[in-house]
Amino acid sequence: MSAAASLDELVARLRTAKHVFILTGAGVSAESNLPTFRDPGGLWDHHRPEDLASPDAFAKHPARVQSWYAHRRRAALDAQPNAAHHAIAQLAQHMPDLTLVTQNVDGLHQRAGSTQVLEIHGSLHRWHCSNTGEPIDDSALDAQLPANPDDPPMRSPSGTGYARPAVVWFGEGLPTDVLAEAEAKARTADIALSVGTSALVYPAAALPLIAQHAGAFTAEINPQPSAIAHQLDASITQPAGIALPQLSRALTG
Ligand code: BV8
Repeated sequence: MSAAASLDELVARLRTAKHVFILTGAGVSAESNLPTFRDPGGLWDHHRPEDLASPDAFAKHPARVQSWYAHRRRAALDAQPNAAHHAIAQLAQHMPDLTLVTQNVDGLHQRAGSTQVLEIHGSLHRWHCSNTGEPIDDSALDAQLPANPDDPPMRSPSGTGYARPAVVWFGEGLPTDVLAEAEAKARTADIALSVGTSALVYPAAALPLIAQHAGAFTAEINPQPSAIAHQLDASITQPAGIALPQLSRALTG
């Protein structure tokens, strides 16, 4: 089925849906010029995930991990939400119920006006002590986070640990309450949309399939088929910044 036909089918279904569930990944921020992880030129082109997003990497090279997240935090603050983020926020105004779950840690959905965003992999904008969990004030970060891997790592105010971002690293459990809510919402959705994710990372990638198993119509919006595309009911091979505004305009007039 062509992308246009899939989009038309999705609009028809959204018109009568009671609850739409949306899972987003790095692709939804690509049009905000924030690099994705696995596309050519993506964040991890030059690094392996385990070299940066894992407790071991942080223990071995705190300044390397801190400087990478400091760079990403600055880039996210300098970026603007794009048409995809805004379209999701607009859809939420017109759907009886919309659940937004994001793997992204950039905070752009919230800046586009989405509320109750389930950040299942945490946020770049919350940092705490790696030892005590004590929150670290945002104002301290710009001055003290290392700009380069060879700079001294930023210690926490207590001094007993290092400053770490409140993101979920590989091998770390997702926030149990957030994941439980995401799974419960997936089970009650009429439609589940997977937008801008390669669907390689679990348990996030399982969410659209949990929705499908509970009876939802499932679709993805992604220029490239994700790892679960073949299991979904429809695939819209367009950038999110094109497809989502079309969806939103068709539904909101
Ligand atoms: C855990 C951190 C257990 C923050 C990230 C089965 C079940 C459970 C776990 C596993 C399992 N199998 C393996 C595991 C382990 C592991 C895992 O999934 N490994 C993978 C690689 C096989 N999972 C874990 O470790 C998870 N933890 O299970 O713990 C546990 C339980 C209790 C106690 C202890 C332990 C933790 C996973 C979280 C890892 N953290 N991020 C950060 O640095 O950002 S993951 C990272 O990759 C991102 O956060 C994101 O969530 C994830 C996926 O990336 P995407 O967002 O999809 O981005 P990607 O670049 O891959 O793709 C972009 C897509 O966009 C592409 O498809 C592209 O085509 C598309 N695109 C591009 N432009 C556009 C576009 N689409 C639309 N429009 C465009 N314009």
